[in-house]
Order: sequence, then C-alpha cells, then structure tokens
Amino acid sequence: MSTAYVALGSNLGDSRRYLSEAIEAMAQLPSTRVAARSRLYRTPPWGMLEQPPFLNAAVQLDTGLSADELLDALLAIERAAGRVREGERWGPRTLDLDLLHMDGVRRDGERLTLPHPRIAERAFVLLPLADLAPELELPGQGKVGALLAALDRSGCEVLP
Ligand code: PH2
Ligand code: MG
Ligand code: MG
Repeated sequence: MSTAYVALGSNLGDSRRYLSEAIEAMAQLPSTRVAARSRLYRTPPWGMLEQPPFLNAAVQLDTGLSADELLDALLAIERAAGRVREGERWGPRTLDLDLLHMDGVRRDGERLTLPHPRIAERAFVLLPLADLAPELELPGQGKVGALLAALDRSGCEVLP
C-alpha cells in the first residue's frame, strides 16, 4: 500500500457535486481507501484569468494501485464527469484530478511527473494539501507548509 495525494478542481457546472462525486468514485477504486479529505476552497483562477473561480480540494488515498494505474483511474473519473480535453490549457473544466505525489515515487515521463512539478507555485493546491499533510516533504520542492507560507493566497477562501 502507498499513500497518494490527489488535487481536485472544478469551475464549470455543479462544481461542488463534481468534487464530492469524484471523491466517492476514488473511494470505489480497487484496493483504495480515501484516508482523509481537505476542506473545500474557492480560489481565483490561476494561469488563465478570464474564467470563473474554482472550487478546489485534495484527498489522501491509501492505495495498492501503481502510479500508472491510479493515473488511468483518475482520467476515467474525469471523463465520466464530462471532462473534455480540447479547450485551452488551464481553461475551465468540470473536473480536474491531478496526482500530486505518491510516497517513495519519483517519475519524469511524458505522461506523468511525480511529484507534480508545479505544486510550489499554486496556493489552490497547497492550501488543501496543507490541511492533509503540512509536514510532507515534496522531493525537489520542499515542505508543504513552508511552500504555502511563501505564496500569496489572497482571494482564496474556505467554504462551509
Ligand atoms: N486549475 C487549472 C488552471 N487554473 N486555478 C485555480 N484556482 N484552481 C485550479 O484548479 C486551476 C486553476 C488547470 O488545471
Ligand atoms: Mg490541474
Ligand atoms: Mg489535470
């Protein structure tokens, strides 16, 4: 079993529902348990500014799946939520599931880089991740809590 962290995001349609159904779907994956979930955040769009705000969250999984198997499963959950991959990079989406980190795994491939290379720049990823694992050391980037402390998190808010 390994521990994996997944970031969730949505800014199209019923975002709250896409996120909760995605967490439900991850809990149904073979040899996988949702060990913890973060609070829910509303965050200003990053990267491409002319789009609605996002809802973001993160989960910690205990899983017997490999990184590739987990990635395939996350992409299938995105597709089931009506995600289409033809819009602009960083543009609006019904559901985005990004594999952030798996304990002990470092990868640098076409399909998957672990840890996710842009965690340190993104308050919308670090805020929920810090709910789960503020002490987590991301190889090559640093500690989650310290990375978050260095970022501007203005406009990000916790939702009830
Ligand atoms: N995801 C993106 C691009 N920009 N901005 C916020 N606030 N939250 C996201 O999840 C997000 C984004 C591409 O995946
Ligand atoms: Mg993303
Ligand atoms: Mg993605």
